[in-house]
Amino acid sequence: MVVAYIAIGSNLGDPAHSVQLAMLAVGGILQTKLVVASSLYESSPVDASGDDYVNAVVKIETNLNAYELLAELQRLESQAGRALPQDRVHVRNAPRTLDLDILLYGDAQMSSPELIVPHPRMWQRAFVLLPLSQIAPELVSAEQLAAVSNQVISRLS
Ligand code: A4P
Ligand code: MG
Repeated sequence: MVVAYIAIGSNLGDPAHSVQLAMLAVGGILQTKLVVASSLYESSPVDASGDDYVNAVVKIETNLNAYELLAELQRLESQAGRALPQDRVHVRNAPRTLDLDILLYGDAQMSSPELIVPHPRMWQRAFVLLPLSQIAPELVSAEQLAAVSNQVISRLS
């Protein structure tokens, strides 16, 4: 079993509901178990436009390899009404009903066109670091939290 952390984000439709459904759905992925979920957090779009986002992070244990896990997450994104990556008209950071990113996969370091782990932008983003530090405080330092403390974000639940 590998411990992995998944970032969940939504800013279309009913984002809080989408994020809660996604938490359950991630726990339902084959050979995967939901260990703990963060609270929901709301923030303005960072480097993007549209409505406010709701974000959360979940810790999972999985027997899938990182690429199998990514494929399952993309299947859930498409079930939530998002086109599969190969069918998307690619607008970077476009509004989305559901975005599922692998933040960490064990202590793996990988970089291919399909998958970069750890997620390259995670350390710049309060909407990732706050929920991650809530469920895994040992993974986020005070300095890293301080570096994103100028980003406005509120905890919903
Ligand atoms: N990909 C590479 N590495 C990974 C990974 N670790 N996890 C590839 C998941 N996917 C990964 O993703 C494009 C491609 O990234 C996929 O095909 C996959 O093979 P995407 O979700 O279609 O595209 P994107 O939106 O351009 O990229 P990404 O990485 O999801 O965007 P970001 O950088 O995460 O930013 N503001 C707030 N407040 N809250 C948010 O959640 N999210 C974004 C998206 C911007 N601003 C936001 C939020
Ligand atoms: Mg994504």
